[in-house]
Amino acid sequence: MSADAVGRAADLLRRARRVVVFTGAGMSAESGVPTFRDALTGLWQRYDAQTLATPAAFHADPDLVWGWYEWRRAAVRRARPNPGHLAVATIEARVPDSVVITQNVDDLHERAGSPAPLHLHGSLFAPRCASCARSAPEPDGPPEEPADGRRTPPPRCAGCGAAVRPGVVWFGEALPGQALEAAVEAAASCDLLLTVGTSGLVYPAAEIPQVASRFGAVVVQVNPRETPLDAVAEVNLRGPAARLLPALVD
Ligand code: BV8
Ligand code: ZN
Repeated sequence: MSADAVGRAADLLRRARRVVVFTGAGMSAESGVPTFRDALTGLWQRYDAQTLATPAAFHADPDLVWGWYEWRRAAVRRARPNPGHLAVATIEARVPDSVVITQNVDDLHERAGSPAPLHLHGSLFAPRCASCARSAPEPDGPPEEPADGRRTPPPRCAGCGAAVRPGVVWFGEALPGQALEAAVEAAASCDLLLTVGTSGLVYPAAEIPQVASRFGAVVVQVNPRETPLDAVAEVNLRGPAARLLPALVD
């Protein structure tokens, strides 16, 4: 990837008045948080994420699914925001009209200083009752999870006694209406959308960069690999977020 592509993207970003940063699991990869597709090792290596991240899987085997999310939550607790997350927070500080939209369920954008990222797929840190939806406290203490993970029975709801579930959006579940509406609104009215570290395969979130492009925004992509979003990206920066994003804000 050429230095002038980075220069061109930095120049577009400097001139943009309304910026959306749209992130996926690749944003947190260099913090040591496995991407969604890589988060299946140890006890879960024989599963497919798309079958494990479903209400049916949780219903069939709550200890296996809750254990997976506890193992991922422990990985996030051990992780630190990387220079890419810090660069996103710098963009937000410089561009008053900027919005971060993330598909990630970690809290690394927040810990890097992003004030209010829109979480389209929920969060590892917002468990709730699977029955009455009452929010449940995050299990106390940084979870010490064995490297290969373990089956862990979910806590019970203090209100109705039903099982507590992770506060994430599973396949087949609707995205949080308010977050999705705000995300579409931001994408339709921005003049630059920076898409970082997403495979662009999961809907309706993957629509966001397409909405921005349809409404005339310039789309810049940061990803070491090709994705379907190459089709809408005016500038494609083929490389890792933690190196390229700081180069855009230097
Ligand atoms: C729904 C939370 C209906 C859980 C996740 C059309 C329209 C609507 C829905 C559908 C549709 N077609 C199909 C569907 C169904 C489905 C879907 O999209 N299926 C896909 C597989 C075809 N969608 C749904 O089910 C959605 N719900 O539509 O409900 C409905 C409507 C009304 C009422 C009731 C029901 C819900 C989808 C949300 C699922 N939950 N996450 C959890 O985390 O466990 S999705 C999960 O996968 C992640 O959150 C992420 O969003 C998504 C994809 O992962 P990525 O973030 O892209 O990460 P990935 O691992 O894929 O790739 C990493 C990328 O980073 C790669 O490109 C890699 O090259 C790059 N990278 C690696 N290192 C770096 C890097 N980039 C930069 N720097 C690096 N260092
Ligand atoms: Zn309950």
